[in-house]
Amino acid sequence: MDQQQRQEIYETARQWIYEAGAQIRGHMNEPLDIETKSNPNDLVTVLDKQTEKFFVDRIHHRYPEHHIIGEEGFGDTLSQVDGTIWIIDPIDGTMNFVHQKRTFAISIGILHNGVGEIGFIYDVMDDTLYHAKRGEGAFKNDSQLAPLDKEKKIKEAIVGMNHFWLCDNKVVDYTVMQKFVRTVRGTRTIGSAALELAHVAEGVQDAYLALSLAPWDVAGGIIINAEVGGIAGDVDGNPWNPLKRSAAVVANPSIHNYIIEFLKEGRK
Ligand code: 2AM
Ligand code: CA
Ligand code: CA
Ligand code: CA
Repeated sequence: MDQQQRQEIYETARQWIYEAGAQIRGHMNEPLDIETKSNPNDLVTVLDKQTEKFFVDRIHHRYPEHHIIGEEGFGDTLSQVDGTIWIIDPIDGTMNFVHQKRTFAISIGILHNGVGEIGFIYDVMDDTLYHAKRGEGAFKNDSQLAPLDKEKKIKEAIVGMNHFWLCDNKVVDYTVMQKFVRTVRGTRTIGSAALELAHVAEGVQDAYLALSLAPWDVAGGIIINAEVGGIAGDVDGNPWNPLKRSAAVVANPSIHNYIIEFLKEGRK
């Protein structure tokens, strides 16, 4: 993908994101028709589905040769990363959306032949757009984000994670995680993986750890983090795979390796 193509797709996607965000804000106080998915706390609403369909319809019309991976199933089932792929989470943080009416995001990552080209995370209620193009830096609205602090110490790090790390889980022994949370300065739970990644890129939080995420939870955020030096991969330090669900560690470059080594001690 050359710079001109990237710019054209970026501008189009950005316009669609603002449009979709306005639609969500306009309809969010109507009855939401809430359903559950994998478990009683895994929620989906009519607006998750409508928003994904909004993007899929527009992409099909304007870029018929592009592929789509979307959470709500309106996209394609892909087994390889050739060509241009839009990875879309129409509403990331659906539980926040339903219960709190804020702190949720539209998250989109656009890849070409497996390389992250364009990333967006749009905090819908805050009207804040995090965005990046490969090689051109990352931005929060109109302000460019600074490269991440290369001197960050783990003792001074704020880490995004949820309490499931401290309960019995399939990934890491929770007693090791209890030691980990006492090692860092503090922990935070936002409830939107995409916004956690945006905060890592912004440098207001130094890492984000998740036990199980899908490609659409992280695609936009990983592309944005790449522009400021944030490192993303699975808990074993392997690079991100855009076709696979996995645990995820996204962090400031000076503490990423420390975290991976720490988790190794309790890895199951
Ligand atoms: P979602 O709101 O798009 O489903 C919540 O802690 C964060 O984890 C959200 O970003 C949520 O995305 C994501 N998540 C990933 N898999 C999930 C699942 N099975 N159930 C609930 N949240 C999930
Ligand atoms: Ca969901
Ligand atoms: Ca999500
Ligand atoms: Ca979602």
